[in-house]
Amino acid sequence: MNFKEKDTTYDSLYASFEERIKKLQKLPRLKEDTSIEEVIKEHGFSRRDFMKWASAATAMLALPANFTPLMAEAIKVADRLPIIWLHMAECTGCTEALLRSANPSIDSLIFDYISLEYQETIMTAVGWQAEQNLEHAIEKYKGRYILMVEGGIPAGDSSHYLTIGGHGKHGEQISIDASEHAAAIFAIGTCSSFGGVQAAAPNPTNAQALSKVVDKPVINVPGCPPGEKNIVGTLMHYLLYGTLPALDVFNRPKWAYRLRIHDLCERRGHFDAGEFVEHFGDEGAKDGYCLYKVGCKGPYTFNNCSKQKFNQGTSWPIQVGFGCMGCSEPDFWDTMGTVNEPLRDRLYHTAFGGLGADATADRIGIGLLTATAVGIAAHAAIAAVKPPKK
Ligand code: FSX
Ligand code: SF4
Ligand code: F3S
Repeated sequence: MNFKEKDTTYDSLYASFEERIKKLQKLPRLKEDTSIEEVIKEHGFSRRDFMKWASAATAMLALPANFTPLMAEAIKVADRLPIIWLHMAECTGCTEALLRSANPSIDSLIFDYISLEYQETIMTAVGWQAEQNLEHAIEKYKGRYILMVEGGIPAGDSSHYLTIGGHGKHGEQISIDASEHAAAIFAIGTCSSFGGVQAAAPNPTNAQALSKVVDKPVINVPGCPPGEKNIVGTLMHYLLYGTLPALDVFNRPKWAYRLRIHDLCERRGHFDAGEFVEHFGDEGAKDGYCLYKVGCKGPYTFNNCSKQKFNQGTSWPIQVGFGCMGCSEPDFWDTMGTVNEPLRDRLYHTAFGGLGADATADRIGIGLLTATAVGIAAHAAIAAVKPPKK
């Protein structure tokens, strides 16, 4: 593709985003009393901060910088899209990660601003009233609402493990009913995307991924919990495009989950140089060496944690000195081995079988993957012969 063609593509994309925003502007506002500018101003953010957020969100979705004003416009109309957020079997970490912070980021404030028509953690209604609210929201916004589901879903004969409320409905049925009239469905977190901790062997409640329970397309936004930017980015993508994003083989948006933790890791230079933390607290740990030998699963995990970070963008697991546990991969509790030990037996399988990888990323990085596998295998062999000092 030459530059001229590229410009034309972006021109038509720009025009389609403008169209989409205009269409959304015509929908009734669900929050008459406030604007996103007011919400962020109340929390001490300036217009400049807002535009910086819009510019970062534009880059995150791999759009050119001149799309920034459109991103800022898109977020203003986010209050036209009602959201129904269901809790299934989980720890509420996804909600907590997004909403419960003493110093909320612009991303979390967006969740104050959008219309969370039903969200069990933050709504005041309880009991019968809560159940009624859900039914009303589904009825009132038929075909328009975004369904976000957090948590794995006990299914089939075991669905009674998640019996909720006075109607005694099971989580499985609630998810099926709510998905029927949803305009888009996002599985928020690894539990909803892949089953998560409650689906770990022996999975006594037969917990399943949302996509196994409903018969509509589900966009998976895994991570235990997922980064707030991946949740907000998925919403922004839907606002602008009105369609599903490009997805990998596990239905994760490629803009967020295209690369491995290992590809984007700030300790990667140490890995390549063979400089490893042998045990927590040693000299290597103080020098920020690679955490592979103390169990980092970054080579097998696809996510953008090092770029987007957590806790208002301050840090991420490897930055604080603990290896990646592989939390955005399917069945990571069962397949990623012991937390603080490397995955010695699965090294070649990863490189050649594409564990956790989408085919395109594999093909592009085949040279790198192969070299990395050899590197990991060599270090793992050393680790096997010479166990780390206790
Ligand atoms: Fe918890 Fe969400 Fe993990 Fe699961 O996050 S942080 S157990 S992904 O569903 O609440
Ligand atoms: Fe980073 Fe882990 Fe890869 Fe080491 S093994 S470079 S700590 S992702
Ligand atoms: Fe999860 Fe690994 Fe990121 S454990 S939070 S994918 S660094």
